[in-house]
Amino acid sequence: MLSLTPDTAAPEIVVEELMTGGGAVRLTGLFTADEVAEARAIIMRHSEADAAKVTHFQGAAEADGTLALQRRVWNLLAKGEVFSRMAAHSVLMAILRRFLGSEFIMGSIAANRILPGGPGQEPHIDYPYWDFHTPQTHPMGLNASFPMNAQVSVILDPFTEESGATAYVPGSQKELRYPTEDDRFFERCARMTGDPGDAVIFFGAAWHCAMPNRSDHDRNAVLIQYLPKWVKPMEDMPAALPADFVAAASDDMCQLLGLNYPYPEVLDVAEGGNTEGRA
Ligand SMILES: O=C(O)CCC(=O)C(=O)O
Ligand SMILES: [Fe+2]
Repeated sequence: MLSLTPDTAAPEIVVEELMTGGGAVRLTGLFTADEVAEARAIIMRHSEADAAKVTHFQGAAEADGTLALQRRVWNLLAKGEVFSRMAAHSVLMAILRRFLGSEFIMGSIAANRILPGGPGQEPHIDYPYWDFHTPQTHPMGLNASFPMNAQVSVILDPFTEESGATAYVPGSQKELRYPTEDDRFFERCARMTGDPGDAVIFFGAAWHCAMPNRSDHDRNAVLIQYLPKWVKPMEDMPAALPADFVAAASDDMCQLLGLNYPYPEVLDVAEGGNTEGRA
């Protein structure tokens, strides 16, 4: 995997690798040890109880009774200011503006904690392609010639092969397809390894999945989904956040929450006058 630092992560280089290279780039040392410790403590606290939350690509774990060893913490923006800092980091914003368009939005921010002994996932691709196992529900001809997703994993515990670092097949993002058994995913995969404070950015059309945690420590990451401005986001974040969070949101955060792009809108009651067109 291409590995860059905040200083060398020029947007042109990163987006080229996401589209035509391996599909994933490691950004080392993006967050401080204090930020990592703060984020990790909040996630551990909120996932102490194994109260079942909605999760994805875990059909096998649900069937064999290990689902409680993989825990999600949703609505992170409401749980600590550190998560807003992570989502709107200037290095990520610059890369994402180039990759998804300058007015891109955030579709989800959640933690994935895999406890020791916890399960991996089914190899998959991410929202809005995540149900591409039924491609006929999407427009004809939809392909990966332009991106409708970028994923950022902020690594909060050592991501090693043993601890379940995300697996992916380099280059698989170029042909938009949900992986099948015949793709021999587990024989071909590389791993998104990294240290706490690193982030991995990848094009979610690349086949990937969380892997089982065979280490003796928890494996925590913050998973952030970014989308072009016109893709319906996965989470209704403004609805889940306190009104004062939304009222105090920075310009970048308003953009990430989709508040700068008002559609759908009840145009029948909108202020009269022309609102679109070059002139
Ligand atoms: O936690 C991971 O390693 C990846 C999770 C993932 O790909 C997902 O939930 O869509
Ligand atoms: Fe995924």
